[in-house]
Amino acid sequence: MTDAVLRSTEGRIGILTINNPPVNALAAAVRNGIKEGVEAFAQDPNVDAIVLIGGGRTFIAGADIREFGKPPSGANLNDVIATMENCPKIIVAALHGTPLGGGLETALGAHYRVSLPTTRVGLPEVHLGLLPGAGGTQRLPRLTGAKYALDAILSGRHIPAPEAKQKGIVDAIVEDDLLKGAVAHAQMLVAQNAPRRRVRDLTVTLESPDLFAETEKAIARRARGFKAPWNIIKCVQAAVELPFDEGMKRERELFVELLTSSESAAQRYYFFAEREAAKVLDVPSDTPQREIKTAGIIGAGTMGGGIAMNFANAGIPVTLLEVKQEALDRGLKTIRTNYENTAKRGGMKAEDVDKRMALITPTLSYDGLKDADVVIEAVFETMEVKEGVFKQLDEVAKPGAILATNTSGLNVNQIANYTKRPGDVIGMHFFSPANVMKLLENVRGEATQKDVIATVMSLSKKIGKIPVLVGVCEGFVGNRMLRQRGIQSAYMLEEGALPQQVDKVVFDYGFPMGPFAMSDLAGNDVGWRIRQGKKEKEQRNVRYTGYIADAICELGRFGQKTGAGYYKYNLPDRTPVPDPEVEKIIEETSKKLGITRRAISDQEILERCFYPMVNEGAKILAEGMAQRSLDIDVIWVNGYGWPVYRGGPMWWADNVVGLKKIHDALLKYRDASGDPFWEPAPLLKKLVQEDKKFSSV
Ligand code: TC6
Repeated sequence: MTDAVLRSTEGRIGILTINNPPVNALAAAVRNGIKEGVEAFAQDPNVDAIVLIGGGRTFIAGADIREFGKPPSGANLNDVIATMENCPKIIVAALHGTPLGGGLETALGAHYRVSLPTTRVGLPEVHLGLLPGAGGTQRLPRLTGAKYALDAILSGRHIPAPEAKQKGIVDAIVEDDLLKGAVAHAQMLVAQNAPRRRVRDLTVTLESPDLFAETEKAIARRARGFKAPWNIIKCVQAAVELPFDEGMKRERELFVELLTSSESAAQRYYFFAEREAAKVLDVPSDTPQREIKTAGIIGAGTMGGGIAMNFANAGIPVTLLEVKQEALDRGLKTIRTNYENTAKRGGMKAEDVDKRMALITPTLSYDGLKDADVVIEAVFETMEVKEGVFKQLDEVAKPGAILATNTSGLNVNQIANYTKRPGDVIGMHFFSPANVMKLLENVRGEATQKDVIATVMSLSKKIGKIPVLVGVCEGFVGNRMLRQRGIQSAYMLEEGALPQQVDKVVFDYGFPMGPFAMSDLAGNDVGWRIRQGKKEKEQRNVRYTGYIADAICELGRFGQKTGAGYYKYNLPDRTPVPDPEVEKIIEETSKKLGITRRAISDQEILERCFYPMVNEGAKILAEGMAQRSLDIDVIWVNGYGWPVYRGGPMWWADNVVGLKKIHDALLKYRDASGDPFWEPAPLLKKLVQEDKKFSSV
C-alpha cells in the first residue's frame, strides 16, 4: 500500500482516500494506489462497496502535468479506470473541490458519483493544448449527450455541482459531511442491490446530425492556430459513431498527437509560468504583508475608473478622487454604464450593479484618501503632474499606506522621491481597459520595500489580475519590447511592404491583429502627439520611424475613430480595408527618403517583427528588469496577445526557433543594413556560445 492512497473501512464500505497534496494530482503513486486499492477491496469478503475520495482541499484535480513528456511510469490511467469500471463491487466517487481533467475521468470510471454543493467539475485539458485522454471524450457524451459534452470539453469550463447533477454527471449532492454522505449512498445502493452502472455501456444521444460541422464553424475564429479543439471534435464524433473500445483507441491517437505537439508543450509551460510569475525570487512567500481593507484611486478617467472597478469587483471599498465635479460625475457614469452592460450581457446580476457602485465613494478632496491602505494614481502622464499628485498624497496618506503609480513609462524612482517615503512607493501598470485586461506589470523601484512588493503581488491576484514584477526602465518590459516591433514595421513600409502585408504575417502567426490595425484601433494621433512633443527626430539614436505615420496623421487619418488610418473603415464595421491612398503616401515617402522599394518576403517580415523583440528581451533579462524569461512570456501572452500556443517570445525563441538561428539572423540584418539596432545582445551571444537557453538564466 502506498501513502498516496490510504485504505480504511467504515462498516462494510471500503474507503480509498487520495493523499497527494496540494491538489491530489494523478501522479504514478496515486494511479498505482487506486488500482491496488480497488483490487484489494474487490477481494475482501468484508467489503461490499467502495468509496473513492480525495483528502485535503480537493478530489483529484487532474493528471500530474509535470509528468507529461517524461517516460511513462506506474499504472496507465486508462487501466486504472478500467479496473474501477470492471470491479465487481460498486464504486462511488465522492467529489469535492475541483475534480478536473483526469480527476473527473477517474470519477467517470466509478459506477456512481456524489458531490458537495460547492464542487466544480470539468475537463479543462483544452487549456493545456490537450484533450481528455483517459476516456473523458467517450464517457461524458454518454452521460450528457454529445452537444453538452462537446461544449463542456471545448470550453474547459468548471461546471458547478447543481448543473452537473442536472446533467447526470453527478448522481446526488450531499450537504455537509461528504464522506458520511458517500458512505450512506454506497450502503443504500448495496441495500437496494443496485446494478453497477458502467458509463461505457450507455448510449450517446446526438441531438443534431450537423452538430460537428456546425461546431467547427462556430469555433473557427477563436480556435485559430490551436490544435486541441479540432481533435476534441473528432473524438466526440468517434464517441457517437464508434463502439466504446474503438472510440477509446481513436481518443488515444488524437491525444498522443497533441501531447507531442509544440502547441501543447507551450501551453503546459505557460500554465506553470503564470503561477511562477506571481513569485518574487528575493521576497519569500512568508514575507509579512500589509493589510489592505480600503483603496483610493486618483483620477476617474478611463484608466482610473477601470482600476476602481477591479477593487469594487473584489469587494474592496474604494475612494475615487477627481479635481472637478464634472469629471467625477462622468467617471462614475462610465463605471455604472460598464456594469449595466455587463449585467445586460448576463455577466453579473442586475441587483449587483448598485452593490458594486455602493463600494465606490467619490471625492473631490485629497482628505478623502487619508484612510486608504493603498492609493493608485492614474492621472495625466507627465512628470510635472505626477510630482504634484505625489507631493499632495504624501501629505495626507496615513503611515504605512502603499502609494502606487499607474504610469506606463515614467521613472518610478523619480516619482517615489517626490515623497518622504519612497519605500512605500511602487508602480502598478494596468493595461487598458483596466477592468478587463488581466496583466498587471508591478514595477519595483530602487527603494520599494519587500513587504510592499509582497502585498501588491497578492493584492493583484485578489483583484483578478495576473501580476508580473518588473524593474524601472523605459517602457518597462512590454512596451519596451513592443517598440522594437514598431521600429521595424515602420522601416519595412518605407522599404517596400504595405500595412496589410505586415499585419497578415503577424495575424497569421497568431496575434489578434497586426501592428498597423492595432495602431488604427488605439488611435494614430497618440504617437503623433508624443513624437511632436519629444522632437524625436533629433533625440533618438535610431533612424526616425515616423515619416509615414506622420504623413497619415497630417491627413487626419487617426484610425478607426475617424474612419481612416493605415486602412479605411466602413464604420460601424471595423474591418480594415486596404486603401490605395495609403499606398500612395507610402510610395511617396519612400521616394522622398531616396529608398528604392523592393519586395519584402513574409519570412523577412516575421524575422524583423519578432527577432528584435527577443533580442530586447535578452537585454531586459541581463539588466534584471524581468526576473526570469517566463515573466516576459507571461507579459506578452496576457497583455499583448502573443498566442499562448507559441509560449511567449522567449519560449518560442528557446524551443521553436533556437537562439543560434535568431543570433545569426540579427547579424545578417546588421551587416546588410549597417544599423547597430541589429547588434545581438551580449546575453544572447553568451547563451549561443554556451549552447544554453533563456530559461537557464
Ligand atoms: C489531465 O488531467 C489530462 C489527462 C489525460 C490523461 C491521459 N499537476 O493553481 P493553484 C499545482 S490534464 C501538477 O495555485 P488554486 C500548481 O502548480 C490536467 N501540479 O491553486 C500549484 O503548485 P505550487 C487537468 C498542479 O487553488 C498548486 O498545485 N487538470 C496541477 O488557485 C496549487 O495550484 C487541470 O488542468 C496539476 N494538474 O487552483 C487543472 N494542478 O503551489 C489544473 C495544480 O507549487 N489546475 N498544480 O505553485 C488548476 O486549474 C488549478 O490548479 C486548481 C487549483 C483549480 C486545481
